[in-house]
Amino acid sequence: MNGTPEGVGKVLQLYSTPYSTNVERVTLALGHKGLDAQLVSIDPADRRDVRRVSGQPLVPVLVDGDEVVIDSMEIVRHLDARHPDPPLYPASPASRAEMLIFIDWFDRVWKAAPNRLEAELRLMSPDPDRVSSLAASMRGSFDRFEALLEEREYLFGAFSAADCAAFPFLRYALGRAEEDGEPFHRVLEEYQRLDGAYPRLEAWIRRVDAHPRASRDADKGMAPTAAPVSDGRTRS
Ligand SMILES: N[C@@H](CCC(=O)N[C@@H](CS)C(=O)NCC(=O)O)C(=O)O
Repeated sequence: MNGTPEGVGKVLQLYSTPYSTNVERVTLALGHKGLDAQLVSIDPADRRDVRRVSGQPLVPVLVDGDEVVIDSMEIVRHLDARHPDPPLYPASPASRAEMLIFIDWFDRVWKAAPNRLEAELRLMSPDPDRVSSLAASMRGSFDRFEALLEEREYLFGAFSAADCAAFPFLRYALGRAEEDGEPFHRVLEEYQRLDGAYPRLEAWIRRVDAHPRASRDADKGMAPTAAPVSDGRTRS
């Protein structure tokens, strides 16, 4: 991978925490474009450096020269604008709008169920009806992904920003690295069991997992951003 993006005389810096889903969106986008970034791996319990550089506490944060970009899919859009080849969004305005609508659905609608489920399960006495309705909502999305992948290798045909957006969350359907104890990731694993019923979705997870990404593995003593699907899983 290129240490420095072509034509841009500076190193990208990516603030990250281990196993962050939103950071993995960005490392997939960087990998697709053959770019690398210097990972600034922060302690999840100490956000001072992230606040200092970006004015807010969440990762990922990308520092690209004088520009500081926050929010995973904003960073993906920034990278695509700066390094258009190979693209992550379709060229035609209509197809691009469709993809942006999918990503918006994923962030605002799809993510709501696992987020609410995690919050419910944190309660002293989770409401079993609410748990099963949220779990059903998560399972209900599998049919949509399976249908999107009919006669397609990736969610919108060629590998794109849509795959970067969804994969880090859906990958938990095939298990979790043992050392990844994040409660939200446990929910994603526990409530996304495919049970062999969604072969296209399962094949897509393995296909995207095989894609290059920036600094996936422990690099220069830093914690991994994400484990490969096939390694150290709690189940397969
Ligand atoms: N919308 C933001 C969400 C960022 C986010 O929630 N990041 C998580 C890591 S995946 C985080 O830093 N969480 C720390 C916290 O909530 O205190 C994005 O897409 O980047």
